[in-house]
Amino acid sequence: MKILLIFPGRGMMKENVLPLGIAYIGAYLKSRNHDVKICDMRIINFKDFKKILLDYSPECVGIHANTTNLKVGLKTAKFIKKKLPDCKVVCGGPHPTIAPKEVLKNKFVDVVVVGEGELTFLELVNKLETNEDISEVKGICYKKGKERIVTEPREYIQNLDILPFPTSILQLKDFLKKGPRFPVIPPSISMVVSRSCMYNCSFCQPTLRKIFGRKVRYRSVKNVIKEIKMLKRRYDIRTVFFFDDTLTVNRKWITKFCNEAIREKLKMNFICQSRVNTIDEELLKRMKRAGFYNIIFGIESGSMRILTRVLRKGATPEMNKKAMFLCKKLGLSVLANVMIGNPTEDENDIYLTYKLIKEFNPDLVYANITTPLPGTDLYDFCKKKRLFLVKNYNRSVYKQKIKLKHLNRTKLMKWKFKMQAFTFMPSKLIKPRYLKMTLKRWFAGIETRNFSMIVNDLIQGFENEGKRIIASLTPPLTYKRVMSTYRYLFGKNIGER
Ligand code: B12
Ligand code: SF4
Repeated sequence: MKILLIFPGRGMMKENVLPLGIAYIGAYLKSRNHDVKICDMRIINFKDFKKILLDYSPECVGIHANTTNLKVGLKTAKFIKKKLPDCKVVCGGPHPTIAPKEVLKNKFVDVVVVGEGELTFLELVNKLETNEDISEVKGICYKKGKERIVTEPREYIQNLDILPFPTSILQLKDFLKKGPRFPVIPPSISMVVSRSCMYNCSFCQPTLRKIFGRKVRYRSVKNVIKEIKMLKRRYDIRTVFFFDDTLTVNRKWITKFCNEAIREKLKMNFICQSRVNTIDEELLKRMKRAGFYNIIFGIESGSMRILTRVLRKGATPEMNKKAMFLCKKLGLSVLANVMIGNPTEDENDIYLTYKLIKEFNPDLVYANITTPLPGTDLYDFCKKKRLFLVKNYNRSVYKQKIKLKHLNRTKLMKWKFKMQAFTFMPSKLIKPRYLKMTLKRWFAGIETRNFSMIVNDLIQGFENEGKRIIASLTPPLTYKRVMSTYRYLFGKNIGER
């Protein structure tokens, strides 16, 4: 069958993050003799998309959707049905998984795939190809008259090594042209080699469990190293950015991976997302030897109350501090993700987060305004308490989404700029490790003729510097006063146990 897999967007993506969900599915379907094309609308314009669609004329289209790009995905579905009325439109991904019936309400969508897509989509297209009844296919939601029926759940793939490499189906050159975000050293590639997460953060779960189940599954180390070697050979890839939720959660796997990378002399740069409670000095040393140079932690908040009771992070501010200092000691760069504007949060809570960040001064901080997403426990909490300000999630995810007694958008933005350095900040170049990392990136940029990446770094860097200076001109004197009075009266900070 002729299948077109689409990642919806508006051709505006500046960085090279691969559409791995549809790539895994596409590579699997191709290996089962289907004719597959991938179209990432984040990197092409609509005119080119129209041409691909009409020239290829697929019999089935698969559209990826998360909550924020669902609207543009459905618009794409409408366009496809207008041009190719007989083409079957299937939707899958995080949002269709948490709200299959809602997505299927759209008259331009024929079927929704719930959860992990490879096995389900293969069975579905096989049936669609021969016009067979699809009601027996596990893991879908389909229309029967006016009814929408969800079939029984699909079992998860136990051995992920059966899947072909997702990068084998993508036109990687189109992605490599894009400059990766700071501090990635180009050419770089994004990978996701595990599925699911065993933690229970309120702003994330149960979405992930609904997509990939409870048990965390990994591709084998051998299989991952083989793909990396292929990418290095064919595209001279220098950085692998692991977007796995917590690459370090399985200590046995990550230790084996590092040992193999060292033994094979891969000489690759690695970046990964981690959790503060899954690392220690021994592991970090091994990771550094293997090539890891930047670790991303979800620090989220410096307030014990917000971190444990509201966000259910399963870590404490003390653990955050310890992990960041350990990285600093070992010469590893840290990117700290921080959430502000959480339900029930006040300025004292944010001040604690700011204090934590200021004390450690990580190389990079992304401060995001909390956006409770449908399908998460935090969303249900906000809905129950009637805290929502907006209904529309297609608007910027950076704006305030929930009502807060003591905080408004201006205050949140001020704290955001105070805490964050999106990319490169010129004033940080006085730190030797930061300077080394930046120069390594820029030299690689010059070598690969990626000059626009360097120019972008500079423009954004000065812009961020400006925002930071403006925010710092209005110091949080009031909060400081409140904090010190509280500390004087109770002998501890507000929010601390
Ligand atoms: C890497 C990543 C990013 C990257 C790149 C995203 C990308 N896909 O290109 C970046 C950093 C850019 C990013 C941004 C955002 N992300 Co993100 N991201 C991830 C992460 C960590 C991995 C994604 C991935 O590649 N997974 C591996 C593949 C194999 O999984 P998958 O994409 O889900 O695909 C499988 C199934 O969903 C299904 N499937 C997927 N598509 C399709 C299509 C069809 C037709 C079918 C049949 C099946 C199907 O089958 C696939 C294979 O089994 C996930 C968490 C996670 N572990 O998945 C969050 C996640 C997808 N992101 C999320 C969010 C919220 C965002 C942002 C909105 C964050 C923000 N505040 O800005 C933005 C949205 C940007 C956008 N317009 O898409 C949420 C989505 C939740 C939701 N309700 O939609 C997730 C699930 C994290 C979470 N736990 O909350 N993200
Ligand atoms: S550790 Fe990360 S991926 Fe896991 S539940 Fe928490 S936020 Fe989600």
